[in-house]
This record gives sequence, structure tokens and C-alpha cells, in this order.
Amino acid sequence: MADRENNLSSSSLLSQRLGVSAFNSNSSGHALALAIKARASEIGFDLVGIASAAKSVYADRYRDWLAAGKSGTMTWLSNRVDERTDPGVYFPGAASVICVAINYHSPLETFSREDQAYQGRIARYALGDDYHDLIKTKLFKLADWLKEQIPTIQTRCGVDTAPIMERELAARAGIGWIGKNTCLINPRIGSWLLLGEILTTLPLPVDSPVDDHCGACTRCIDACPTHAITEPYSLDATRCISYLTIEHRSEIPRDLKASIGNWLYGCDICQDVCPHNSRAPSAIDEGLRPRFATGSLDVREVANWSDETYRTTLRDSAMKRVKLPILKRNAATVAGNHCEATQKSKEIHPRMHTNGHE
Ligand code: B12
Ligand code: SF4
Ligand code: SF4
Repeated sequence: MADRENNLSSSSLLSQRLGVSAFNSNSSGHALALAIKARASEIGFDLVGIASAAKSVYADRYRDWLAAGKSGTMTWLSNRVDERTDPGVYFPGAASVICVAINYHSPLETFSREDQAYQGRIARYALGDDYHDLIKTKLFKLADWLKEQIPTIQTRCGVDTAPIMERELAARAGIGWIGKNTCLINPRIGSWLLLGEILTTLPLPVDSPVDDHCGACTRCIDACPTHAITEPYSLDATRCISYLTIEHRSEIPRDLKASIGNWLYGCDICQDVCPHNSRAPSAIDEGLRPRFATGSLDVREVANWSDETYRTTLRDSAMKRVKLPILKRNAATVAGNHCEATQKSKEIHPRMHTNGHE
């Protein structure tokens, strides 16, 4: 309570600047929220919304998901569950969460027919600079600005690694809805979005969630090559190519190898097919533009990379989440899948040829 009083009295600084008498009145709270959003946009976020720091309403669902073994070897997801499902436990005193999103979509060049065979695809989010650093820098800027206005408040910034459920918070903040592929989708921009947040002790007026626009569509479920979306809004991570190529550090299960196709790092299929991504705008932030124009690398080259090539090619890239041996494992999977496909087509081709002459 004392904290809240402090927040309210010191907030008069900003409310004076905003030309409103007391920040705890409805209109001044809204003016403050608008000022935060305007600053967030100046800093370079595409979307911003405000959510309450209340407990997750999907906590039981999350526990069931873990209990069903759907997190695989990501054992860190089972740690700090009380924090993950309640922002107030993770950050005591948290009253609001300022949720931000940044668009990372960029059109990719198509590869030539000759090059196509050994191209290992990289998920779009990992094509530019490491988004963790890029978003954190912007979040710190926004948090510092907010603390300049209201010095007594506390803030904590998070991007991906904090033990919080970022999609649920962003959905609560009205940034988008959670689609059947489990991604957060904004009705205007689509789902090529990376999320971040500032938890704060500052009470703020919250935004309203947006409606679910998935309707009767099942394109993502139908297109997933490993059947990882086991039912709408539910993902078995142990089958997801993103998990298999990034988080899973041992041998890739035999029955899933072929379905990985030509994905070297991550997977974008369930977002590529989503109709809400068909008119996705391009990323504003230069840092998120692809460093590999075709969004892919030649897996024969990756298989021969030295430590030095790995370090220089992937300097400041999110792809460094996997060490070189895992990247080489993935390169071998893609190359193996290509050879198998070629072998199969050789087996099929003569038969078709013979049939054609019978
Ligand atoms: C672990 C993890 C993964 C795992 C598991 C993914 C998953 N779907 O759970 C793996 C490695 C597979 C993965 C893959 C990807 N990830 Co990831 N991942 C995370 C991480 C670290 C935790 C997510 C988590 O807790 N998963 C467990 C599930 C059960 O929890 P959840 O997804 O939060 O789901 C809960 C809510 O959705 C809630 N809920 C809220 N509203 C609603 C509404 C309804 C109707 C329902 C039913 C449920 C529901 O219920 C669920 C259960 O509690 C988050 C960062 C974070 N701290 O949140 C990034 C994050 C989710 N990942 C992200 C990205 C970009 C990806 C990939 C696109 C990367 C890629 N291209 O390869 C893929 C997408 C795959 C997919 N279809 O989800 C972004 C998502 C951005 C977005 N637009 O949604 C995040 C938020 C990171 C970030 N800061 O931007 N990821
Ligand atoms: S990222 Fe790929 S493997 Fe994972 S759910 Fe989406 S389509 Fe399936
Ligand atoms: S592909 Fe269809 S069902 Fe899947 S997330 Fe997009 S709109 Fe929803």
C-alpha cells in the first residue's frame, strides 16, 4: 500500500507534464498509458499494450502440458512454475505489464534451382541480429524513461528467457490473439512478432484482449509435417521442428528425421501458411533484416565450418543458441533428407519411365 501511495504521489511529476491534475484519476492514468505507448513507438516497437500482472488463467493447462511430457528436454520450463504462472511471484509488487512486440518479417530471395537442393532453411526470427539484445536495449530505454518520469517505481524487463508466459500476457494486453498454432497473431500485422515486456509496480489502465480470428481454419494443423499441433491451441514441443533443431541436443528421433525436410534451424511452416500473414509488412528495424538473403545456408558448407567460420558468420546472431556440433547435426539431417529424396525419385523415375513406354 505504501508503495502504491509513493507511486501515486511521485507520479504527479508526469501528470503535471501531461497537464492533468492527479495521475490516479481515470483520465490521467489514460494519459500516462498513452504517453508510454507514444514513447514505445518512438523507440521502435511496432505494438504495445498494457496488461494487469494478475495470475495466469491457464496455469492448470500449463502444468498439464508439462506433466504430459510435452516440454521434452527443456527441463527449465518445469522450474519456477509458480513464477511462470504468476508475474507477482516472479516480481513482487508487480501491478502492470507493458507488453511490446516487434515485427521481424522480411521478404526473402528465392534460391536458384541448382542451389535449391542443399539449402538448409532458417526460421525468419533468427535471420537478423539476436533479438534478445535488440529488444532488451529498447526495453531498457523505455523503462529508464518511465523511471525518469516517476522515480519511485520499479521495473523489470524480459525477453524470452524470463520465467513468464509472454504470449498470454501479450494476448491479455490486446496485442493479438493466440492462434491454433499457439502463436500470437495481431489482426493487422500477423504473427511474425517477437515479444518483450516491462513488469512494473506502477498501476496502469489495462487494454482489452482482441477476438480470436482463427474461425474454422485449420491450415497450420494440416501443414505441420511432424503433426506437432496435436489439437487446436496445443503443441507437443517434442515433435516440433523448432524444438528438434534448436533445443533437442542429442540424436534426432528416427521417425521424425525425414519430416524435418530442409529445415536447418527452427521452422516457420505453421506461420507461412497462416492467412493472417499473407500481407505481413516488412520489419522496420534494420537489425532484424536477414543476413542471408535467401533465408538459408548451404548445408554442405555448414558441415565443413570451422569454429572460426561459425563464430564470424553467426556473430551477434540468435542462431548461436546452438553450438557448432548441433548445427552440423542439423546440416547432416537436411543433406540426408535431400539424398533420400533423390534416391527415392531415382527409384520412382525408371518405373515411371518404363510405364510410360509400355
Ligand atoms: C518454450 C518455447 C518454445 C518451445 C515450445 C513452444 C510452445 N508452443 O510452447 C519451442 C522450442 C517448440 C518453440 C518454438 C517456437 N517459438 Co518459442 N518460446 C518458448 C518460450 C521460451 C516459452 C513458451 C512456453 O512457456 N510454452 C509452453 C506453453 C504450454 O505455454 P504458452 O505457449 O505460453 O501457452 C500458454 C498460453 O498460450 C495460454 N493461453 C493464453 N491464451 C490462450 C488462449 C487459448 C484459446 C488457449 C487454449 C490457451 C491460451 O495457455 C498455454 C498453456 O498455459 C517463449 C517465451 C516465453 N517466456 O513465453 C518463446 C516464444 C513463445 N517463442 C517464440 C517464437 C518466435 C517461436 C517460433 C516461431 C520460432 C521458430 N520459428 O522456430 C516457434 C513457434 C512454434 C509454435 N508453433 O509455437 C515467440 C512467440 C512469438 C509469437 N508471435 O507468438 C516467444 C514468445 C519468444 C519471444 N519473446 O518472442 N518455442
Ligand atoms: S514450427 Fe513447424 S514443426 Fe513446429 S508446429 Fe509449426 S509447422 Fe509444426
Ligand atoms: S493457420 Fe488458420 S488456424 Fe492456424 S493460426 Fe492461422 S488462422 Fe489460426
